[in-house]
Amino acid sequence: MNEASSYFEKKSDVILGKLLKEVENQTANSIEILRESSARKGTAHIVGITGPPGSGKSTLVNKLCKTLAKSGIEIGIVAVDPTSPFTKGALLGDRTRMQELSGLSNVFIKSLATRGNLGGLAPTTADIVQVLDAYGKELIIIETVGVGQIEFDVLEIADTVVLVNVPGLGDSLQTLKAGIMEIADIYVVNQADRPGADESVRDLKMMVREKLQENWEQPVLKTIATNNEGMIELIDQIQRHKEFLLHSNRWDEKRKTRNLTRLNHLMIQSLNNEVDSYIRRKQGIQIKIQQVKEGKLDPYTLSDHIVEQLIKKHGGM
Ligand SMILES: Nc1nc2c(ncn2[C@@H]2O[C@H](COP(=O)(O)OP(=O)(O)OP(=O)(O)O)[C@@H](O)[C@H]2O)c(=O)[nH]1
Ligand SMILES: [Mg+2]
Repeated sequence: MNEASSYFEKKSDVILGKLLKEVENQTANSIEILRESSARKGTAHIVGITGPPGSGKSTLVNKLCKTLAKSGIEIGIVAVDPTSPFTKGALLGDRTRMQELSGLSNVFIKSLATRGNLGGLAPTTADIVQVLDAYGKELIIIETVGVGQIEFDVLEIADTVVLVNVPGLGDSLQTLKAGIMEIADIYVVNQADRPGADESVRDLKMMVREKLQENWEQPVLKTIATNNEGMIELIDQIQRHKEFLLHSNRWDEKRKTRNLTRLNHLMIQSLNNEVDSYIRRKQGIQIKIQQVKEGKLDPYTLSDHIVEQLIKKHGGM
């Protein structure tokens, strides 16, 4: 479709905003927009910023981007918000913390609502990132919702995951040990102006050494986002991780995995829709479903029957 393609040529923030809105709302146009964006291979480095609520993720993203933007690179920020798009609250909070960026022509901010999705991301985050990438953004930063648990979803989408913590890890260290070692590429102890920062850095470094990742020793950094301290070091480490991914071929592997994941999601979605519409249209099926519900018919037989009918409908295998 040429229309969608021409939108991508325009390079205007207003048009980008409209494309993203369509994708976020999963409108009928969104498929064309996504098809077009998937054909345009982007080159963006995708960075996920995750960590517990209130650790300073938004403040950090704000300061980080302010510094990065000076080099003139095109930056896209995806700020995932726990609230619905209709209630403000946290959205406003993020806006104030990121308002220093609003005047910068090479920084584009997209706020997304989780709409009840668990795992720290909004359901359309991957699609939004794909469009930003196709639109020529060179760096895309995703701030996940601080849900207070490990946010695995960001792993599928991001090349580099930065975990932002605060001093005094205490008990949460065990949780970290159990899961997050596998996910974070860079550790940040933010709010290092508060007591206990050096201890937290020491504990994290010890943990990293215990569970060394292949060829990449995760750096542990101290930052004070509110004072802009430690931003240059963090930028350096993000860049160093990108180079590590490129040289070790993981950059390409991650993209290939994402392509496959996308295909799988799409197929499952289509099949679900097919099954739903079949069940709605086909006479007599509702009675059988009711029988399964009441334990009078086994679900295996009915499921096999429905799938067989669907395959027949599409001309067999
Ligand atoms: N003392 C101190 N306060 C900080 C620092 N960084 C952020 N803050 C404050 O911590 C509070 C939370 O910061 P946010 O940036 O909103 O944290 P967040 O992780 O984005 O929070 P959620 O998105 O709600 O999970 C704010 O009041 C910040 O001003 C820091 O380095 N030191
Ligand atoms: Mg935030």
